[in-house]
Amino acid sequence: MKIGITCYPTYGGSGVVATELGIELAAAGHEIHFITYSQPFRLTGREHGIFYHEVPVSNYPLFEYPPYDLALATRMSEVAAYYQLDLLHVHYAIPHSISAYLARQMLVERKQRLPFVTTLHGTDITLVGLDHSYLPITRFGIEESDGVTAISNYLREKTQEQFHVKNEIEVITNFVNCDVYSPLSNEIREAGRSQFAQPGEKILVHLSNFRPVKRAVDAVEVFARVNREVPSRLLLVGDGPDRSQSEWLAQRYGIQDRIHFLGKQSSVNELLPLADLMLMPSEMESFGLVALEAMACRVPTIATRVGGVPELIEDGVNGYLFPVGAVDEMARAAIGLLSDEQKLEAMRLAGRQTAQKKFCTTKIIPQYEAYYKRVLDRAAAV
Ligand code: GMT
Repeated sequence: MKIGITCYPTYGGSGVVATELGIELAAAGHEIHFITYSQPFRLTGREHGIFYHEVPVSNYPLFEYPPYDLALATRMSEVAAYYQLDLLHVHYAIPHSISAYLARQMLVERKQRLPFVTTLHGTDITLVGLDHSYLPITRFGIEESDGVTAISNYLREKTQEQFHVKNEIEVITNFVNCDVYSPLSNEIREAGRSQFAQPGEKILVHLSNFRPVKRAVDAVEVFARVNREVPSRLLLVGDGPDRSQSEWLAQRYGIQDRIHFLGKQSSVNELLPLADLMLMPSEMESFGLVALEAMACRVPTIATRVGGVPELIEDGVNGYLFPVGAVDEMARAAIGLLSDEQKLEAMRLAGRQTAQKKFCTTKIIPQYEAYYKRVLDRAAAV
């Protein structure tokens, strides 16, 4: 198949999923065309079977707000016509599904059919889509899609409940390549850990875009408590609005030397397996991709019981779940786990098994391929 993919190409889980999906589909023999405003950050630009088309947005002084969605629709229709795309797959409803709708309409005149699939990732429904000014157009974009998928059962139910959309929503969960995200040999792991921690110290990690919904500051709160009992370090990976508050809190607790602010990193698969524990104290996660990536690397997660997270983390088996903001309880669980090698090892193994059995690319990519086929068959029958 020839598939166009649009996503937010900078840092964020939906862009990661879209890019990894493109990479996996290309490896399976499909021709993939990314249509975005900059090259998705996990692409090198040299992958076989993957083409990148930049969306130029003109900055004419009259436009106080450059019309990106229109520029995107134009580029989508051009790429679809020039490269004879079979379908478009857009990640995140706003504004991508609307641009895809316009592109599809633009091609009618050329007698080219261009069905599009929208994948809902979370904040497009739970935050942005529920902002009243965006709700009607988000619902329109979803209802006009030729296929709609959601990354968890939670998100499907939330969308149906709050948007009352007419069309069916297929759940295709997020996934991880268990060969790329995998444990390291002892020798490599110890060498990597020595860059951040002294022998005998534990390593905790938090990875996010530091938006308020991720509660990165809670990760610092939890770490401050853990570090009092268990000599440890915290790797903070990513950047965003709450980074400075996290830095301020680290200073206030006097633990700034024990925290490594690593900023945005492209090869997180090399960092995650160095850790003993992941902290994901988010206010909301429709899935919680970073926890899955950590689990695949044999790193259990202490997370919040929100959104789709319980579909991934089984409390007490492959991680722990707590109410939002329960930093004392999270810290107690972390201390208990980091002080009990046997329990930690059991959770590490359980996490890797969950990733392999339920969320590996080998299981999920064929679900997308089958879904595309159904959408194409349906569109051809009209
Ligand atoms: O979490 C965000 O800040 C936004 C969003 C994104 O586009 O990165 O994340 C959502 O999509 C991820 C990938 O499918 C999910 O793993 C996240 O749980 C989801 N975030 C929320 O629902 C808050």
